[in-house]
Amino acid sequence: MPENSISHIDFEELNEKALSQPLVKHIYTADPSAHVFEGKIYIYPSHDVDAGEAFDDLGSHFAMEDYHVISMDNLDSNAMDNGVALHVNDVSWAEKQMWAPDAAEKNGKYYLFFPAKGHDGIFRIGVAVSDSPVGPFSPQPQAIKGSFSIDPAVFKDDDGEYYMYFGGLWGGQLQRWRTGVFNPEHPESPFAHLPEDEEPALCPKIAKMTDDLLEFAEEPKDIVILDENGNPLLAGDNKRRFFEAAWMHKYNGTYYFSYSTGDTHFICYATSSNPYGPFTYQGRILNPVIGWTSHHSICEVNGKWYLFYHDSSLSKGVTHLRSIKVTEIEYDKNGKIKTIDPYKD
Ligand code: FUB
Repeated sequence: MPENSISHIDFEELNEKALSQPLVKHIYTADPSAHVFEGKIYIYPSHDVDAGEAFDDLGSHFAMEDYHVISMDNLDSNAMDNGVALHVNDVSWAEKQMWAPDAAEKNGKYYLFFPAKGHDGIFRIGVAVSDSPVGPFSPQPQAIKGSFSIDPAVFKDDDGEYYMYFGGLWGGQLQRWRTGVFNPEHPESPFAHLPEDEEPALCPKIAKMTDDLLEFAEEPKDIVILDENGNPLLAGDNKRRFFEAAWMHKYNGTYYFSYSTGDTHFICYATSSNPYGPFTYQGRILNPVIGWTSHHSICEVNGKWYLFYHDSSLSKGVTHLRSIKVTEIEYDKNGKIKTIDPYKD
């Protein structure tokens, strides 16, 4: 993940053109997973810090240590920081890099799902439980059995089943699990183990959760994204293929799987009539933001739909110091989402 900061941009001018402003400015926050629980908005972001790590394409400079939950009574009210909800020092299996989390509610309990790198250098996904949506959360002693890679997004379907979507390329290590086991070779290379350009792209994963939401109820399966001709997107199609930042929402009975294209910086989406897919690519939701990463969630609040996203405008382009934002999304009569430009012309 390349640049540290961007020197050629007038950030005052850019901030005037920005579609929306950071929801909080006293800390840096990213990867916002938004939910409405008991009528209130809760946002589960990464908590960005500058830990002094060198920049590399594995994302080592994203060296986050804890999570804070942000809450809002409604979208016009102030966003409140509820303090530390979970710290890496309290997670026995995790060493570092508390990346993009998500949360779910079931029977009055709240579950925080989070990726972190273990002491063996392998990313896995953990779960921590609380009686409150803002924590503090108590982590399980081990990561979820059979979990790997990053960016969990947990979706509750209308029938009460919960599914986790996850995965991320390069530093997120998805490519190192291609054979079903972790490939320890070339640990410093984000590109080793990737498919060739003309091969099918690597797929994000789905697993149904157990009733207690603490484990996978099944082996993770591929989420296949098809092009307009019914063929799987290819690895070389990097303006459309999945990279990281999985999210699922349901609109008018259709499943919308959205994600970041990573090195081309778009948030795109694909639709299906089944939570397992296959999904068909539909288009872009968000054009590139300031900063290398793009990561979002989509949430219905009082009958309107919103995109929660982040950019690095507050830090003047420092790619690992990001700020969460929100803007409304629009569907056309066919259910297509209108592409959003994060900065007005
Ligand atoms: O915040 C760390 C990583 O950057 C996330 O896990 C990715 O989705 C990207 O936003």
